[in-house]
Formats: sequence, C-alpha cells, structure tokens
Amino acid sequence: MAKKQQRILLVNPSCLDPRISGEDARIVPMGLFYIGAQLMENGFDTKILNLAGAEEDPVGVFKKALEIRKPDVISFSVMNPNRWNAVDCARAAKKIHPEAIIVFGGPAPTFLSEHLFSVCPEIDYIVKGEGEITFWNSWPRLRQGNRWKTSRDW
Ligand code: B12
Repeated sequence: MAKKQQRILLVNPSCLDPRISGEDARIVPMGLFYIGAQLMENGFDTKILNLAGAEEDPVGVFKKALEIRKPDVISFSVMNPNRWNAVDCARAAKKIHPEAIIVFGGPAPTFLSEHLFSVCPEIDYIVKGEGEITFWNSWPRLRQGNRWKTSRDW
C-alpha cells in the first residue's frame, strides 16, 4: 500500500495592527518560500497560506484552510508584529486537529521562545535561526511527537 504523503501547511500570520506600509506587511516572507521549497523537493504536500493578505478575520480564514487541507504539520513564520495571530491560530488548530504538530520559526520565536511557549502551550516546536537545515534535521523528532523542545536544546 502506498505511504500517505505528509501534508504541510506553512502560514504567514497577520499583523495585529494595520502596518504603516500595508503592502509590505502583506508579503509572504522569502524565508518561508525557502522552507517550502525544501519540503516540496523532498516530496511533501506543501502549501503556503498568507493570512496577512486576508482582508478580515484571519483566524476564520485559517480554520477554513484547516478543514480543506487537514494538515499533519502546521508551521508558522513569526515576527513580533504577527505573533498574536500565530498564537490564536495555533490555539484554534489544536482544538480542531489535536493531532496536528505546530511549529513556530522566524525572528520572533528565535528570540522569544520561552515567552511563546509560556503563552501558547499549543506550540510543539520552535525552530531557532535559519530553518532549512534545522527544520529538516528535526523532522524525525517531529514525527515522534516530542514536545516542548527548541532546536537549540537538541
Ligand atoms: C527583506 C525584509 C523585508 C521585506 C520582505 C520581502 C520578502 N518577500 O521576503 C519587506 C520589505 C517586504 C519586509 C516587510 C516586513 N518586515 Co522585514 N525584513 C527584511 C529583512 C531585511 C531580511 C529578511 C530576509 O529575507 N532574510 C532572508 C531569509 C532567507 O531569512 P529569514 O526571513 O530570517 O528566514 C529564515 C529564518 O527566519 C527561518 N524561518 C523563517 N520563517 C520560518 C518558519 C518556519 C516554520 C521555520 C522552521 C523557520 C523559519 O528560516 C528561514 C530560512 O533560513 C529583515 C532583517 C534581517 N536582516 O533579517 C527584516 C525583518 C525580518 N522585518 C521585520 C518586520 C517587522 C517587517 C514588517 C512586519 C514591517 C512592516 N511593514 O510592518 C513586514 C512584514 C512582512 C512580511 N510578512 O515579511 C523585522 C522583524 C522583527 C521581529 N523580531 O519580529 C526584521 C527582523 C527587521 C528588524 N530588525 O526589525 N521585510
């Protein structure tokens, strides 16, 4: 029987406030494309969801995407201005799909891992710094379902 292809949803969360330069804030960060390209190259069913482009109710848009995609792993690219939307989505995700693995990466979790883990126990993993190699090397650990670890603790 064919092995089930893992479904990955990569998310660019929405900023809390309308930013000074709206168009800049809606762009998907290039780093997330790097992570996505690597996953696709390795045969994962990968999609990017840009919540920063959602006109209203980004958590509602996220929930709809979950219903359609049913991802195994949900990974957020997080900066300080969009971290609360990432936290809200992680909470919603664990209610809807408790088995989904939640990963945070990007500039905010790199420096605020303890803060984010403490306000959001729904986060399973935080990848610090550049993600391509770390995220990939951590894949076996993600699949074992270990929790409460950051990439620098391994
Ligand atoms: C270029 C840039 C932009 C461009 C982005 C163009 C694009 N399409 O990517 C523009 C001008 C649009 C922009 C906009 C903004 N930016 Co900007 N930007 C940068 C800059 C100078 C470089 C980012 C970059 O491309 N690096 C190269 C890529 C490959 O690296 P990376 O993004 O860090 O991604 C790697 C890791 O972070 C990690 N990673 C990232 N996401 C994830 C997700 C997962 C799941 C994993 C595992 C790993 C992972 O792996 C990636 C690959 O190695 C940085 C400063 C800097 N020197 O880093 C600021 C910076 C990222 N920006 C910042 C901010 C605040 C913003 C805005 C919110 C500003 C605004 N207008 O309100 C918006 C947000 C838009 C957005 N969603 O990206 C801050 C973030 C601060 C923080 N701690 O949160 C930074 C750090 C600048 C600063 N010092 O203040 N930005």
